[in-house]
Amino acid sequence: IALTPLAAFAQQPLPRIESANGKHLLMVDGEPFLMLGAQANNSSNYPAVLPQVWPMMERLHANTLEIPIAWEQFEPEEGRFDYSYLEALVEGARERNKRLVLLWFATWKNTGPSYAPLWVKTDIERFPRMRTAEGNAHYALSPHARSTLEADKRAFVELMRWLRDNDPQRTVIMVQPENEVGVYGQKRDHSAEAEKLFAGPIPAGLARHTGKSGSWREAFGPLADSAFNSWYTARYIDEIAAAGQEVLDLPMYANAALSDPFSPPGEGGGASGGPDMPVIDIWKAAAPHIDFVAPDIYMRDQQQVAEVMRLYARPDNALMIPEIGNAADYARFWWTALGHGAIGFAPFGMDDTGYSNYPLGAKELDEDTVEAFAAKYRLFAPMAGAWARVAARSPTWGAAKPSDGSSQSQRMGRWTAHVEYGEWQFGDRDSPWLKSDPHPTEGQPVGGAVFVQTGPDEFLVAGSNARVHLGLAEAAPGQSSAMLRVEEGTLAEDGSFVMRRVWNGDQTDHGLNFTSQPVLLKVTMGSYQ
Ligand code: N0T
Repeated sequence: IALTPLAAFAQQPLPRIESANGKHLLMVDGEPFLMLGAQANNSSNYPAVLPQVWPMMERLHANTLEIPIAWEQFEPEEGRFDYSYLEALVEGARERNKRLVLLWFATWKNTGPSYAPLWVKTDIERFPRMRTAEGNAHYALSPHARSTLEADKRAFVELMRWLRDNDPQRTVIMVQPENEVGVYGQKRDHSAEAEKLFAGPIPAGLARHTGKSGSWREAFGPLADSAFNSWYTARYIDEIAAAGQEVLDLPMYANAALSDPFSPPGEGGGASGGPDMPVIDIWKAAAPHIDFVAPDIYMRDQQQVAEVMRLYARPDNALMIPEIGNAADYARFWWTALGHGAIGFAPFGMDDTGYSNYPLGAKELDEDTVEAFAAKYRLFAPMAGAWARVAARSPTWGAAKPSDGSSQSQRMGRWTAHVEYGEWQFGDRDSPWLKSDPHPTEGQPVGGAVFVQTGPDEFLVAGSNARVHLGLAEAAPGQSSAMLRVEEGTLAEDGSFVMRRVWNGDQTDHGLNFTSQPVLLKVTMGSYQ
C-alpha cells in the first residue's frame, strides 16, 4: 500500500477568483466566499500584539483578518529570514477559524520605504530613491531600480515558499504585495534613467492594450507623468507577484490611495502611480498577475464612495474594499459594496491597541462604532458564502444614505426598488403626529439596503436603518402591485432561502422597515389589473 503524506489529504484547493458574465466570485476551499474582513493597525504585526487583535475579529464576526507582514521583520539581515511571526499568526488564525490576507509592506508602504529593512533604507547606492526634477533625492524608492526589485522579489518569494510548505489549509487566502504604492509630492522619478524612458515612446504592451501611441505626453496628455509612474510601478509589482505565484498561486491585488473621483484626472490628489481610478487601464495592461486593483476608502461622502465603487467594479476587475475608515458612518457603505458585487470589505484599524487614525477613521473604537460594523457581519456570517453565490448570478443594487438624507431608487426588471431614511417603523414622517418627533436617525449618516433580484418578481433584501419599497417601474393604466409575501430568514449553503417567519400587518403596511439590527428578507411581488 502506497502511503500518501498527510499533508496531501489536508491540502485544500487554492483560493481563486472566478469571473463570469461581468461578475466575480472569490472561491475558498472550492466554495464561494464573501470576505467579512477587518484590517489591523499598522504596527500590530508582532506575535506579542496578536492577542489584542483576535478578540476584535470575534466581536466583529469577521471571517478574515488583513494584517501586515513587514519586509524588515521577515528579512532583518539580507538572506536571513525570520518565520516566527508568520507561525504565530497562521496558528492563531487557525485556532479561531479565521482566514488571513497578508499585506506585504516592502518597497512601498503608503508610497514610502519605511517598512523596508535597515539594510535597504541605508544603502542609497544599491536601493536608489526617486530624484526630484532638480536632481535631489526624493523619499520614495524608485521603481526603475532592478536591484531593489530583485531584493524585494527574493524576500516575497521566500514568503510564498513558506506559505506553500506550511499552509496546506490555505489559511492565507490572498496576498497584497506592497501597500498604497506610487509617490506623493511629485508625479514620477526624475533620475537620468527615468528621464530617458520618459522621452521615448510608450511601451508596445501599453500601446496594444490602450490603442494609444507616441510619446507619453502624446498618449496621455496631462496624465503623462502619472501614467508613466503607474506603468513602471505596476510592472515592478507584477514581476514580484508573478514570481510569488509561481511558487504558490494565490490571488494577489494592489490597493490604491484614491483621488477624488469627481475631479479632473490627475488633479484630485491620491498617490501618483498607484492603481487610482484614472489609471486602472494602465494597471490592467501592466500587471496581468495582479488579480484586481482595489480602493482604500477614506471618503465619507456617499456620492464619492458610490462613484469609487462603480469605477472599480468592472467585468475585468472584482470589487474588493481592502480598507475603509472604521468610523461608524462608513459602515453603511457595506450595502453599496454588496450592491456592486463586492467580494470583500474591511474596515481599517480594527484591534484593541488603542490607536486611532482620526480624522480618517473613528476617534475612538467604542462599543457603538464596533457595533455599526458587527451588526452587518453578524447577519452575513452564517450565510456569507451563500450570499456570494446568489449575488454572483443575479442583478444586485445597493444604497447608502446620502448627506441630505434623500431617498434613492433603482430600476430592477419591471420593478423599482426604493430606499428611504429617517422613518419610524409605523406611519409616515410627514404625518402631523410624527412631524414633531423626528426619528433619531434623521440627520445621522446611517442606513442603507441591498437588493438581489432572484427572479422576475422575487428579491432578497437586507438593510439597516432604512425603509424599503418595491413598486412597478411602469404601471399600465389601472395596474396595481402588491407584496404577495415577505419572509424573514437566512440562506442555506446552496443559496436557498430558509424562512424564520413571515412579515405581515404592521411589519409590511408601512414599507419594509430595517432597524439598526439588519435582517434578510425574501420579497415576492405581484401585480394585478
Ligand atoms: C492607509 C491607512 C494606513 C480623503 C491610514 C490612507 C494604511 C494605508 N492610508 O491610516 O496607513 O496602511 O493604506 C491614506 C489616506 C489619505 C487621506 C485621504 C483623505
